[in-house]
Amino acid sequence: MFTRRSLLSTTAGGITLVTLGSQALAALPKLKQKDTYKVGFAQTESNNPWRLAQTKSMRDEAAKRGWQLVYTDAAGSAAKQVADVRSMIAQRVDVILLAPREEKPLIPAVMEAKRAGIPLFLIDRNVDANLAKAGEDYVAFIGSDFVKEGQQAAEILTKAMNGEAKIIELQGTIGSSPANDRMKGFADYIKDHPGMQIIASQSGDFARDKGRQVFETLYQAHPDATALYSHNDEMTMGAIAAMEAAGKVAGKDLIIASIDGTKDATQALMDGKIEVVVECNPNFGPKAFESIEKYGKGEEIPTWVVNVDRVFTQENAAEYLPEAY
Ligand code: GYE
Repeated sequence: MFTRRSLLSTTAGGITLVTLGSQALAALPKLKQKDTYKVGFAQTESNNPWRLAQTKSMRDEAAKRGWQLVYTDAAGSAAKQVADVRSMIAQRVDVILLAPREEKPLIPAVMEAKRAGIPLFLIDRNVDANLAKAGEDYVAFIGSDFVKEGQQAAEILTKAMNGEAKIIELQGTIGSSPANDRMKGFADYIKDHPGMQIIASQSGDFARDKGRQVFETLYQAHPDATALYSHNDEMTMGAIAAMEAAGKVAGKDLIIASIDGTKDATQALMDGKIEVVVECNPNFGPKAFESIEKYGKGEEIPTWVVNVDRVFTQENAAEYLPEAY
């Protein structure tokens, strides 16, 4: 009858009755203020430079502050990642940073941390907003606006192609928030540009070799493709390898829009092989630990701590290169 968030208030004869629903909303776990914390970081995988840079950023920040970091690597398995979070709960970490591989399968981990009274932050990827809510079930999502990243990639690609392109899309991990939202942002933008057509779209799981294989298959089936939109740089580098193996020139035969900002992709941008790389910065350590510190002090944390992304083009790539990972 009542939703778990329902609060019924009725006024009768000047008396206000407040009734809580049968499953009254449990409060978001608090964090005691301490000098050092034991922080769990549940990483999703470690098979690419973006993930390695992210983990390094967490380790560096923990070391700088003298906080303990309990690190796990789910090796690309959502089921293992749920188990990793459970083991952090069993070890009674103070707080959990979770980079959820996919939007739905990590919901139990989020809810179990809440039930155990351990505050949890989502790092870099989100979970399904219908199943768990920031500020209620977990403290906050710290990460980029993936829809905007997709829109920016689309906008620059549309300009470069003069509004005419047959596009192959390499999607990220199926069911992950960056894949869902990067797909949406791009599609939303090109809707108003009828000459921009996605002729094939498939997941390369955010991985270089998978991206190479999937691109090779899609390009064989669609040799008329003139552009590539890839949800991350690793898949882009795989696709460029496949293009070159097929005797094609990246940046001429196919114009490429990518996302992240790895060293290899930045170099490819400088070499004219890629048209644009929309940034998705993996250096979460400072922001994540600062958010924990503030939360411990009882400060209000926005439900979305937004990472602001830059856009790298052939003009500014050289300037960015020293920062790339
Ligand atoms: O773009 C990709 C990584 O979740 C935002 O995951 C992150 C994405 C990033 O593997 O390269």
